[in-house]
Amino acid sequence: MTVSQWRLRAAFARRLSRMYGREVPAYTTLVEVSEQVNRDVLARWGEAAERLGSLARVTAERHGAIRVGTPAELNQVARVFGALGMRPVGFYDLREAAASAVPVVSTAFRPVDADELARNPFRVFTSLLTPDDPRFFDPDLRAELTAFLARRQLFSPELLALADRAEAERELPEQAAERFLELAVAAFELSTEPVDHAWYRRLEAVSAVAADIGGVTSTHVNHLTPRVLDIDELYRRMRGRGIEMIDAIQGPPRWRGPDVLLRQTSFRALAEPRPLRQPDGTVVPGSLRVRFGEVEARGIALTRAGRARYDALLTEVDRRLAADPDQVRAEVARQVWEQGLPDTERGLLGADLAFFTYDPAPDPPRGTPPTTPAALVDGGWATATPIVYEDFLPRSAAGIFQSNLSGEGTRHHTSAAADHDVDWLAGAVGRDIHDPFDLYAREQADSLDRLAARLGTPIT
Ligand code: OOG
Ligand code: NI
Repeated sequence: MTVSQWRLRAAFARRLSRMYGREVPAYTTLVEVSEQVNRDVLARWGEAAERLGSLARVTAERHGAIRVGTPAELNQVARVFGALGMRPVGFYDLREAAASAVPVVSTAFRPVDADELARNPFRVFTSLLTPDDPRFFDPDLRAELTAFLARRQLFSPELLALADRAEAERELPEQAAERFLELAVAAFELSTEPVDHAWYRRLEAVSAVAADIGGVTSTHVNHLTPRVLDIDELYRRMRGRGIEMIDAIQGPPRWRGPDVLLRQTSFRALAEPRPLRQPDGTVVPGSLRVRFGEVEARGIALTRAGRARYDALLTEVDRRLAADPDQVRAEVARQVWEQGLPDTERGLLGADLAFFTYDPAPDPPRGTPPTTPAALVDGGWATATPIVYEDFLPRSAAGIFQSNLSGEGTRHHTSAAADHDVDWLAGAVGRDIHDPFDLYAREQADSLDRLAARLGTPIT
């Protein structure tokens, strides 16, 4: 018996979820409330509730987040996730976010093929610390931090060997699979090793994220996120249970049109007991806030033009709020959206703002079919199904990072930011980083090719 890559991925996501639920009970509450909301939405909306993913997929769907310290560590992470059929997709520079800059650049590991996503879409937002960014670290701290990181080992040689085998063979024999899963989940558990408190505090003064990454000798999942079909309802119910959520839902507003991209919200990291080593060598019980809870609703993937529109709408919301700070953001955002974006799937399709897959209609008319996707849909030749957004949003991510930032940290005023772009990060990962737009565009184009072959006409 062998275990295929997607079964490894699904099993890993399940076990990670079980481990996280044991360690962070509030996560279990979040999952329970999400499942209730999903059932209620399905009961209310019927089939329409599953337009962006079956209830089975949505119920199993999770993303996690981890943070590592060096390119070598990131390279090893890529091997562990490569075993699970997850590839690096997208580039997020969180050092730029105005009010909430953190010293990391990030990518997300996820399946890239439609059938793999349908089987299990597990993804992990993965951030790499940038000790060479002079806005955060002075030369002495940078040198100490780099030396500290160089001494630690996050993943054992046994885990990495099993990962390489799973990636090469795209499966593992049952016993090896069991061992791989055990080691992989353990690598992301919170360590019970004492934390060097003085060192942690020095990094924390710069950034809580820097301390979380470079203040300890291991890594850990810092949140695991279920998907929910009605995030506003979830937010209300969590508050009703007395769980303090961040003040807003990140991303697009609630509006009369379809869900697009990604909406997320979170609760603040809880204080968890951790042994702290003092300068005199004694270990005392203490607590740190590093792990939190997040939930998300996913919508339609936008094209480059759609994304440019989204960014412009965000800027417009900011502008109106700056002009009149007494307004409520969600209300301003809803108005800006309703003025600035088509409010139906058909409208988004016609303006080429969102991605769809096209299938032959079950009962097409006779005669010669038209040649554009929109005309094929309008004429009853084809159906269009929205492609769900599988990625993240930089500004929302910056907001989510705040969930475990205790203070502002410190920033040096220098303009010489270390120059880390997507190519630099690809070099650190040791693999190409996929462009998310290219992945969605390919899925859409493949479906149009199949449709054209079926109808016997070119589609432009
Ligand atoms: C990652 C924050 C980003 C999301 O869902 O946008 C993220 C982190 O806190 O490490 O997970
Ligand atoms: Ni997240």
